[in-house]
Amino acid sequence: MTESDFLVVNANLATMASGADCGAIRDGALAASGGGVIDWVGARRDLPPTLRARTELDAKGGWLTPGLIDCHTHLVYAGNRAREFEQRLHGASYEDIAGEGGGILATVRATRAASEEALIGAARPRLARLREEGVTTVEIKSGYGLDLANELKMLRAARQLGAASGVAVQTTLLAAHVLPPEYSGRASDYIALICEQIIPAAARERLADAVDAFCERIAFTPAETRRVFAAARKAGLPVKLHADQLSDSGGAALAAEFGALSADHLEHANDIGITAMARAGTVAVLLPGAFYCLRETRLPPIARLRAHDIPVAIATDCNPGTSPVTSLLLMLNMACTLFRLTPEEALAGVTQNAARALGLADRGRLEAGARADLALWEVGEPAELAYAVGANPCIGSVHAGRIVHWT
Ligand code: DI6
Ligand code: FE
Repeated sequence: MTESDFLVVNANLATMASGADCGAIRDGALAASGGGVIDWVGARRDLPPTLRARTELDAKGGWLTPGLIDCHTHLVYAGNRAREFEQRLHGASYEDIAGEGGGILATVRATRAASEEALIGAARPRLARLREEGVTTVEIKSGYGLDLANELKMLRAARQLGAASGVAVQTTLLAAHVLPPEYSGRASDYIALICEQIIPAAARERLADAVDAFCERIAFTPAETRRVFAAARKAGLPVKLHADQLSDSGGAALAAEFGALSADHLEHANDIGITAMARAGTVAVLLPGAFYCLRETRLPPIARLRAHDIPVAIATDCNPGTSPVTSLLLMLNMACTLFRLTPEEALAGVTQNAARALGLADRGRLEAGARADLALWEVGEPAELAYAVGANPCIGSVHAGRIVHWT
């Protein structure tokens, strides 16, 4: 006899584990052990008679999906940039504002001035909003500290949020976000600081799970990004890249060259880059919130990503400048409405492909052996998750086998 901790019954399952139709199993069942791992998934009629569970959870005919994964956020920061929002409405561009010392640097000033506790306090409600929508794993980047102490402070705040919240947090070091003012005209020296001090310290203290960079006209060149990636490789950390968001900098190809887990944004990515991503197995992370907030008109190359079978993930990019977004469900809708993804592609983008963008092989699918990260939805079809705007049909969530809430 197998004794599981709980057995979910009366559920339809969107397992995301097989090709078509979200891997759907109607009238399914799922058993999980206290170790936080799924023991059994299938149709209820196939349940092994020997399987016993301590608790039975009634899903009330709802749909069970893997816990959602937000694989690209800048959720830890202080202050806000509502004033810049107004300036942009009056015609200023994101790049104009950055050129005047606002933009990312405005958030750097506020974040440097905040204590670790203050950063945690500011980020907690954002994380709670995501959790209420069935999110069980969130990636959080640094990048508003831009010196050793403040980058590590941000990463510590992110780690602490994970420990306290019922959401798994993956941290990414983004010291190469923008040039800090004290290094003005000395980009090479700042890159040396990142490579020789910040990356090694973050790796030594196990504060970073990956390294990211902003390769863009207003940030760092491909050559500078390459130095950062080489240092990450030396420290044993995987890389990701903010690539080709505002212009074609060859970011997609650069990410692929370093075997990046993901290349993110990609509106301006070129064909060479896309082919290279396919060869390297690099996930394309699309960020419709930033596209929307910046009123971008150039779409990411969806057809070419599909043609090359490149896995596509969707994320909030939660940040105070270009995507003050704390709803991953809204991103599903925007990915479909703005980028014309199918609802199924969008759901794969916040489950199995988002897991892959973080290098996490243990989640993003409902299958035996995977982490018991689950979300339960009061919907008639999985497509409703992408269809509705502003609704939150999440009626249950389980994180690593522990019930966060249930109907
Ligand atoms: N790309 C983004 O979307 C954010 N950072 C980046 O490299 C924007 C960050 C901000 O404006 O604060
Ligand atoms: Fe970003």
